Amino acid sequence: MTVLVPVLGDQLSFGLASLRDCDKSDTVVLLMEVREECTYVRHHKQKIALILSAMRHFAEELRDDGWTVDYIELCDPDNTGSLTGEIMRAAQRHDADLVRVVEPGEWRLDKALKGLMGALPCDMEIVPDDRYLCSIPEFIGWAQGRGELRMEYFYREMRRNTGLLMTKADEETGSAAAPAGGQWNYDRENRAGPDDAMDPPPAPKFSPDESTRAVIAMVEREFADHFGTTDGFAWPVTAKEAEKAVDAFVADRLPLFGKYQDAMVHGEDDLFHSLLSTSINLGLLDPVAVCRRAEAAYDAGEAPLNAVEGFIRQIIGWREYIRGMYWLEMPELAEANALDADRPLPEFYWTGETDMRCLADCVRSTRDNAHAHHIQRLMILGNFALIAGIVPQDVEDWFLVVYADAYEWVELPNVAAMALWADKGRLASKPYAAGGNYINRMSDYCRDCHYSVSKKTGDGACPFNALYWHFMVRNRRVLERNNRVARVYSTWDRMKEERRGEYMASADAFLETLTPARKGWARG
Ligand code: FAD
Ligand code: DLZ
Ligand code: SF4
Repeated sequence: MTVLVPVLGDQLSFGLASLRDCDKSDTVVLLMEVREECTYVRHHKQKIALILSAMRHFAEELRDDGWTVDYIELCDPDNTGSLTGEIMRAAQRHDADLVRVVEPGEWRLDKALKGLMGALPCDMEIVPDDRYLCSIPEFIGWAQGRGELRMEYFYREMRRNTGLLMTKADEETGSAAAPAGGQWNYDRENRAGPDDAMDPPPAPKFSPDESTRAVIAMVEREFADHFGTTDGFAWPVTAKEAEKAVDAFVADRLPLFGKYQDAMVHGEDDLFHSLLSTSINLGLLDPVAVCRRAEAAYDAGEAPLNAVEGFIRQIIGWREYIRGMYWLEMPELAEANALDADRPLPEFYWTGETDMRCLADCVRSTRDNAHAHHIQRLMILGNFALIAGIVPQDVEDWFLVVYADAYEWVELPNVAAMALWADKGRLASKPYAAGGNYINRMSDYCRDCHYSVSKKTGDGACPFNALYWHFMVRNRRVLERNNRVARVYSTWDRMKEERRGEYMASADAFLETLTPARKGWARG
C-alpha cells in the first residue's frame, strides 16, 4: 500500500490532516513547485520566493523527521507545470494506491482537484483543512437563517468556543462565562493617529540563508518581469523563524498594537503590526497558539486588554470570518460588482508614480516588502479604488499579485466585499469610503503632499475630497436606502447647488487625468 500525500504551498504544517493518520513507512509526501501557480496571476517576486523557499525548508524538515519526500523543483525538465499534472505523474511514478490531499484554499484549485479524481489511476481522498477554528460546514450553518452576517457576532462565538479572553463559568453561583473586562470589543480605544510619543521598535528581519538565496536567484531569473523587488527579502521561511517573530511581536509591539492599529506614517512600514500573516497563511504558525501567546501576555500584565483583544479579534474573528465568507459566497463573489464600477485600474498602482503622497507611499511599501498594513490596504489603496469606481476584478487581481500573504480565500472577501462593497453589503454594513480628512487624522501623509487636504475643490485640492462626493452621488440610488449612509445625503442636499457642481467638476477633471494600467501587469 502506497499513500501519496500532496502538500500544497500553503499547507506547510506538521499537524496537517492528510499527514496525521499516515504511516511514514508507506507514505510519499509530494511537494510541487509549478509554473502555473506562479503565473496564473503574475505574483510579486518576493511572494514567489517566500512560498518556494518555505516549501523547500519544510521538505527538509519532513525528511529529517523520517518522511519520504518527493520534491519537484520548478526547473525540473519533466515538470508539467501544473499541480494536477504533477499529482498525476507522481501517482504513476510511485504506483500509488491512494492520493490523500487536504482541501485547497482556493475555489479554482478545489475544482481542479475534484476534476482529477476520476482521471487518476487510484483512489483520491480530499480531507477538510482543520487548521481553522471554524469548519466550512459550521460557518455555513452559522450563516444560514441570518439576515445580517456581521463579524462581531461570529467572533463572540469563536471567543466562547476557544475560551480566549473569557472568564470561566461558575457552577456554584450560576454565572456564565463572560468576556474579560466585561466587554467583547475594545475598538473604540484603538483609533489613535500618529503622535510624537510613537516610537515603534523595529520588527525582526530574517536574512535569507543559502537555500533562500538560491530560490531568490531563480525567481529573479524565471520571473524577471513580475512586479516588485526581492532586495529586502526578510520573511520567516520556517516555523522556527516564525516563532521568533511571534516572540518579538509579543514582547515589543503587542502592548501598543491596539492603540496605533489604524495609524499610518510615511516610510514606516511596520509600526506596531505583527507581520505574522505570511507565516500563519503558509501554515508555519498555528493561529490559535499565536492568540494564546497574546492572551498570556495579558494575563501576565505585559500587554493591555485593548491591544490583546484587538489582536485576537483579527485572527479568530476577522480571519476565520473572511474564510467562511469566501466559501459561502463563491463563485459569485469573484464576479460581484454591485456598484457597477467600470474604470480600469490606474497605472500608478503598479508604478507608484502619483503626486498623492499617501498612495505613492503605500505602493512603495508594497513593491519593496510585498506588504502594506491593514489600514493602508483598506483606507488608502482600497478606498481610492472604491471612490474612483475602479472595476473590482482589476483591483482584486492587483491585491492577489502584490501581497506575500495573498491567497484568494483571504484576498477576495477583503477586497471585493470589505474594501469595494461589491457584494452590496453582505460583509460590511456600509462602504469604507472616506475623504482626505480621515487620512489626515490617521497619518502624517498630508503634511508634505503636493495636494492640500484642506482644499476641497479646484486646483491643488486633495483628490479624495471631491471623489468622496462623486462616489456618493454616483451611487445614491443604492446607498441612500442604507440607514448608516442616509445622513450623508442630507448634508449633500443642504449644500448650495454651485458648491455641488464644483465637487462634481473637480472629481471629473481628476478622473480624466488617470492613465489606465497597461495590460499584462497582473495576467500574462
Ligand atoms: P496585524 O495587523 O498584525 O494583524 C494580525 C493578524 O490578524 C494578521 O496577521 C492576520 O492573520 C489577521 N488579520 C487581520 N485582519 C484580517 C483580515 N481582514 N482578514 C484576514 N486576516 C486578518 N490578509 C491576508 O492575510 N491576505 C490578504 O491577501 C489580505 N488582503 C487584504 C486586502 C484588503 C483590501 C484588506 C483591507 C485587508 C487584507 N488583508 C489580507 C487583511 C490584513 O490587511 C492583513 O492580514 C494584515 O495587514 C497582515 O499584516 P500583519 O500580519 O502585520 O497583521
Ligand atoms: C501562490 C503559490 C505559488 C506562487 N507557487 C506555488 C507552487 O509552486 N506550488 C504550490 O503548491 N503552491 C503554490 N502557491 C500556492 C497556490 O497557488 C494556492 O494559492 C494554494 O495552494 C491554495 O491553497
Ligand atoms: Fe493623500 Fe490627499 Fe493627504 Fe495628499 S492630501 S496625502 S492625496 S489624503
